[in-house]
Amino acid sequence: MLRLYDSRYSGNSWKIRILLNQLERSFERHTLDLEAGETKTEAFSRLNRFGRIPVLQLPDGQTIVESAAILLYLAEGTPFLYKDPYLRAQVIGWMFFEQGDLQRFLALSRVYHIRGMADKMSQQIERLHADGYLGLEKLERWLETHEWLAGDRYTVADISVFAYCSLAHEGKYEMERFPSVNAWLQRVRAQPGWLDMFDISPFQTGHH
Ligand SMILES: N[C@@H](CCC(=O)N[C@@H](CS)C(=O)NCC(=O)O)C(=O)O
Repeated sequence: MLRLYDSRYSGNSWKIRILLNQLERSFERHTLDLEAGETKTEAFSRLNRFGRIPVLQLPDGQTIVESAAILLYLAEGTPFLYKDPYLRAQVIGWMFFEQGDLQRFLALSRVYHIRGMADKMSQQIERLHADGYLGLEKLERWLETHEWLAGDRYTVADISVFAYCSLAHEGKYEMERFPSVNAWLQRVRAQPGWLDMFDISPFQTGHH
């Protein structure tokens, strides 16, 4: 069976659980406590050279790290990823954009706020917001005229970009500035099999 190493509050891990649920694939969930340093052990570094979650472990023991790589692996041969090389490149392009222009800026602001560090980190949060807003503005421009990120349907590009955009308000981003992003977030949430962050997938077993 597939095994997913994740954490309760991780948007990167949530992406994988949404797709596994939509694919109706069974998985064993191992939820780690990041604040307790559970990703920093010698044993965990053998699963992920970067010492981070999510990690997908295949039935033969091999692991895949990085949320985008895991999503692409799982989506292969399914309606969530195009076969056509051009459309496929559009999906991958959005996943690179998510990692380069959004993920860290949105995720770190959120982490500082939810861990009660916002006052101490206020200058860092200001810088993160400046960069994060640039990414969100680019996304807004695209979604003003497109229903989905790549091609004409929902794909792993949408799952990837969705996760931290939907959590950005927890990092005190003013998401009301982005009406087209908000409408798209709602379209993503309305997809069959979509799973909220704290929902337990019927396809999962194990620790959570
Ligand atoms: N680029 C990676 C980022 C993964 C990442 O930042 N994981 C965080 C949780 S969301 C983590 O494990 N943090 C613990 C640490 O860095 O020590 C991905 O998309 O999977």
